[in-house]
Amino acid sequence: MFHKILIANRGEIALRVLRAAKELGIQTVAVHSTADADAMHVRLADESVCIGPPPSRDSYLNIHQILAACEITGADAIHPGYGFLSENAKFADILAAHNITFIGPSADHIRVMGDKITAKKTVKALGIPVVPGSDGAVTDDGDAKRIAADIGYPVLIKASAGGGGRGMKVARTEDDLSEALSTARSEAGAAFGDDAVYIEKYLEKPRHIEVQVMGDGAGKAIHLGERDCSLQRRHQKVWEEANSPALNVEQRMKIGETVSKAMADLGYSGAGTIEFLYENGEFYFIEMNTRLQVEHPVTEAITGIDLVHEQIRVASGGGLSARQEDVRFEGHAIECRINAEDPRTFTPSPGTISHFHTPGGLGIRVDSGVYSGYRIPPYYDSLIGKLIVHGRNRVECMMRLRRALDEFVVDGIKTTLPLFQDLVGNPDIANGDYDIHWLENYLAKGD
Ligand code: MV4
Repeated sequence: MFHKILIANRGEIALRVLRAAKELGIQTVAVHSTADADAMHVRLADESVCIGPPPSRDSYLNIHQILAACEITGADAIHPGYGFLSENAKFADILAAHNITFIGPSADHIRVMGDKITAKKTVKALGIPVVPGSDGAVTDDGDAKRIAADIGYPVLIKASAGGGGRGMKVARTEDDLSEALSTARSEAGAAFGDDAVYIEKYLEKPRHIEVQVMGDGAGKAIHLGERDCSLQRRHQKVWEEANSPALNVEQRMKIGETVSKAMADLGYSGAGTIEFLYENGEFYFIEMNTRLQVEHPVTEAITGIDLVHEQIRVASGGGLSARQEDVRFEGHAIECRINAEDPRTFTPSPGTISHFHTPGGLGIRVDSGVYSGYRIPPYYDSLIGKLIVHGRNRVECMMRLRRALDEFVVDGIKTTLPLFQDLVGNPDIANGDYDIHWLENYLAKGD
């Protein structure tokens, strides 16, 4: 087992990782920018190192500074959290060269899944269903026309170096295709320095359903069910739940087994998420994330498995603590992402939290790094906490969520809590009847 873990992140996820390390009896090192000297994860860590000024590129993305912090403190492993360096294959390579364990998958697997064309080819060969489309990059207008005619319009042009919704163009008819292709290619070249694009059938009203996996890196992998993350705004998830209201047990086990078998065959190590669009009873792979995700607590709530413990165990060579037959999916969980933003305009609202009171009671979890008197710096994302609610079924979970939201107090700044008050009372949400466009349509209506 590791002696000391350096947490190369900030905010609620730094605290989340710190808690897991402490429980396993591992020493912790927090790194922070000058803007985060007062952060909770810095206070709770055994040691802390300031790694630079506020801009992320000078601190949380500064590999040299993070390596120096490892050297100074004698940390033998780094947990990258999510965002920042968590999916940076070069960072994983550099750590390996310095005999520091990257708590995450191999650099090669990060690289494969970071290139969306390679990712799609790889998972397709492993038996995962993908969206119909081009077999690889498309450069030629004639090829594009043949492929689009074959799969049928509308089609979507995606950047291979994109992901998360960046660099996509819809072509509704053949007349739109040539322009969509050249625009997508030049935007991808400018944004990512890689102009490779590919074509997919455009799915009009899917849900976003993702499957959580954990691999041991030695040919074993388990799945931990799915999360429904269809409620998004501008490709930012707002509300996530497990299980998906759209799936039954047979569908859950079938897609789970397909994914865990594929990841076992790949020799995948650590936590991963396979993202699908789900429409008319069919799953279509879109991307794989090779990191712990923001919304992992809903999976922890229904399985009782601590995903960060598992990540640390696997990275230290201890293997997975559970076999597939040990994994049970109990009840229902919902996560609300609480952002320091205006709940109508979503304009960031940094500043001092004058009063912070979190809800409690059975089935309630709040992951947050803020506290009464804390000043939210303006340099980073606006996530200030996550409310995760568990119930024996979805109805109980929704009742408990409504009660928990009533107890939650965040004074001094604007937050998205009022949005969740609205959502929890909405009939479509109560019925689980929503797709990836539901939230933006709802917000556009302004009711
Ligand atoms: C799609 C799609 C429809 N058809 N691919 C957006 C983020 C990126 N991960 C993939 N995305 C999409 N890919 C095909 N073939 C629609 C989206 C999409 C979306 C997906 C998940 C959640 C929210 C979304 C909002 C707009 C578009």
